[in-house]
Amino acid sequence: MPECERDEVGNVVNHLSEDPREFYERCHRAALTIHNRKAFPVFIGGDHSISAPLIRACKETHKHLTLIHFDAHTDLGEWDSSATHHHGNVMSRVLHENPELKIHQIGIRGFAGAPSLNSRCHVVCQREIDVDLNGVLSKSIPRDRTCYISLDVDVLDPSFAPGTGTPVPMGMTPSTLFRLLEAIARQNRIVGIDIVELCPGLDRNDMTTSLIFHLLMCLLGWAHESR
Ligand SMILES: [Mn+2]
Repeated sequence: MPECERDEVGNVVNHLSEDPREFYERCHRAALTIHNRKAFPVFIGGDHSISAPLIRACKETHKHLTLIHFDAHTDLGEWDSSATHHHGNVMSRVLHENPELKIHQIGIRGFAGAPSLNSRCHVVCQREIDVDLNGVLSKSIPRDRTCYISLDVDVLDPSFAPGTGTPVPMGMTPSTLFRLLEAIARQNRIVGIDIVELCPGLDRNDMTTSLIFHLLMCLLGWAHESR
């Protein structure tokens, strides 16, 4: 592949002086380029806000798409076209831009009650997973769908994954995350993945990076087997 073509889908660099909208457009174009080549897109970030253009590109390619969102937070802060797009409102933007899309939000830690009242979001709290993982595996994850997985590193407990910007206690263990991802990948067709909020500067001895790398390799294997 010529150098210039490789650059299109390699690092999408965020230039500090540019309008963020231009950066998100380049993310969108890079994702579309990968989909158009019938390749399997995997994105690693960085701020969770990049998921909005990546998911939009995936939805343009796969009409019937289900989003699986692993995160400690719902990321449903207010968003409209005049608001600043950021990691706390990325899923509001995703809902706005993709009117038929349903989101399964897994690993959410709320202080009280249901953390989301949006009818297009199906929330599986971390507490439910702690109490009855087998029940969640058998009843609460989708089956026979075309899925995009957006995984925020902070879904993991900070003791296993300190290398992230907004850690929340009482999170998921790696083995639970592996079981959930394996089940989701084997029961569905995965057509795109992003792993975000990885911050090597906050990591300890690369433990988060190496865990995420191992997880991504396993996930790619499961996703490939079930295609
Ligand atoms: Mn997030």
